[in-house]
Amino acid sequence: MEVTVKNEKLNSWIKEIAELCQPDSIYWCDGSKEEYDRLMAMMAAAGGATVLTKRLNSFLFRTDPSDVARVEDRTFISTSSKDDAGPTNNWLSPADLKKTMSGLYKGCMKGRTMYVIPFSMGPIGSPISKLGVEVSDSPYVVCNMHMMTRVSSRIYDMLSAGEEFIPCLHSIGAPLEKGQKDALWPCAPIDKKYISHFPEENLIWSYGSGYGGNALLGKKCLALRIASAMARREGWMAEHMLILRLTNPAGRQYHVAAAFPSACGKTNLAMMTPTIPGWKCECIGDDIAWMKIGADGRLHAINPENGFFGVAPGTSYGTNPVAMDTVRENVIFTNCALTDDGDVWWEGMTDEVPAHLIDWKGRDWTPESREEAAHPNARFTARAAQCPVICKDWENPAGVPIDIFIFGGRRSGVVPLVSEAYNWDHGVFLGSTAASETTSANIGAVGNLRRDPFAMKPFCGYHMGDYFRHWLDMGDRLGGKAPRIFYVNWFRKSQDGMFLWPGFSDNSRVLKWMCERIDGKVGARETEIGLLPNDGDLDLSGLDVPEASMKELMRIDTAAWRDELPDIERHFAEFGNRIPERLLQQLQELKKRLG
Ligand code: GTP
Ligand code: SPV
Ligand code: MN
Repeated sequence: MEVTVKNEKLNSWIKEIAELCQPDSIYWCDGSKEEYDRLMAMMAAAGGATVLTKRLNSFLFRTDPSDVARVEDRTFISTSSKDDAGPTNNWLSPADLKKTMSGLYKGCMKGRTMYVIPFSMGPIGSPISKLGVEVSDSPYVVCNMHMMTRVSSRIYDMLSAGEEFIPCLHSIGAPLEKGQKDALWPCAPIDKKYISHFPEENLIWSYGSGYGGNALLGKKCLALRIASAMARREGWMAEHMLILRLTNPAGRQYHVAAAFPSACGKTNLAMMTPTIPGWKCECIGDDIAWMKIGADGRLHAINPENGFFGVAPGTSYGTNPVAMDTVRENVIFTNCALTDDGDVWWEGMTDEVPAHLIDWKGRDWTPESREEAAHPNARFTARAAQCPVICKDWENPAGVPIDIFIFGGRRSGVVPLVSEAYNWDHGVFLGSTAASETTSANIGAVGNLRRDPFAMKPFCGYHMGDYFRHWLDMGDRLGGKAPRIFYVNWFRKSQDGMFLWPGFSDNSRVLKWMCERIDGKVGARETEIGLLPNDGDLDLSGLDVPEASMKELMRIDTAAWRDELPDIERHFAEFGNRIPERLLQQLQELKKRLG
């Protein structure tokens, strides 16, 4: 497409990138279906994409085995002062990082097309949306961006009219020499991968990976890392949160925003089908929330994304029928297994395991095979509009007013099913000390317990101590209109390693209790760690969980909590004098309560 955009910043940036990366050609994307179909057909012809004959307009990609998840160790927040990135981020000075990366970018697009992808996070033209332009040499990235963001030639007109944009440079880091055969999933080795952010100039540079959050730069890089830094400067919030609307049998609506670490249940909760009669759940977003204080003094949330990049394994008609219906057609699958009749499969999708598959590495697979057929971080990409329970207000630029915040994580022990914070400061304390067992959403060891404050450890674009302070400041501004804060753990296990709580649809029972707390319909008992449901208040009707399991789910192991204290102290000490005094006070109060 020939495009003339009258935006000096854009044109000089594109020119500079083209000179540095030396692509064979430049292609300006328009976001059309024709463009998507053409690129997909090209990738299918080249062998990188497999057409799924059993699923309408759907494709399977297999990545290089080294490029299967985000790379937190290779992710950088590059501020002029190291201290401003804080202890939870990797840091290199902007000068050093740009020097190293410019060396890598030199000639990196040889033999390839450089795609210019104009996109909007949030509905196009809405006052809360942010524009970005991603330059990438990956057609897979272009097609995913079509679904995950709003890609449109209308954005060129807005840029010509002088609107601001966030430049996002991406290369898979695999130049092609003349006559060289391309890999099915070209990428750079791990020590050459860089996911870099320059929050002081709203700039993103990504090199070497084609996967998910490493490459779809509107998502974690822009909508969380850069946006969180902007949000702090401008007095709003960018959070790793799902957004949902619950409606009770009387028709009262509640809006919930929940922060769980990667692969810890956001997509599933956001699309949940309540098991309690008369309650309805609608999805607004499954991963990111941008929130601003509205004219009514309440906190209003929008989902800046346009689609879902969801974890496939574990998704089934039993656990998440809405997600299954969302991915019936027009889907990009990554690192799932391929069935003999041209469909995808993953662990947990069906009770019956297929007798033969092609696994995510492209090899024959049978139930006797020792490795999983799908990678544990295999994902689907689908448009939000395809979700059968997408809320009619999901694109409303005014957002939805949040009533309830939930924090949580994956804890096989210690943390009870649900508790409520005593007040805002205590809620911020709960968020700031949140811990979770690591998952395959990041390259690295799985199952290690780590502090992941507000599920933002990998996504906060500035000093985490300042981020805690920002949460306290927002609470001060919201006052009596602040959402109430809860903490959940769907993942507590029995001694023999089984989940004690059925989870998924039955999480609606826990949400119902929260709504009844908001409405003052139920009390709660004060414990060392927060407010817990009184006996009989959690609606367990029709649920078959043994009484002993319920007891264990709600048990407060004071000895185990006391054992957590030194770790919380160490965690807070990392932030030096940037840890707010009010959180240290919360820690003292917890200590006192635990005796
Ligand atoms: P990201 O996309 O990485 O941010 O993940 P997410 O937080 O959206 O996680 P998701 O909902 O995709 O869930 C990840 C895994 O946890 C899947 O395998 C789910 O099946 C499983 N899971 C989600 N909710 C529950 C639950 O309530 N109980 C149990 N036992 N597993 C759950
Ligand atoms: C996560 O890891 O939290 C994700 C997937 O949502 S990715 O887009 O790869 O970051
Ligand atoms: Mn996520």
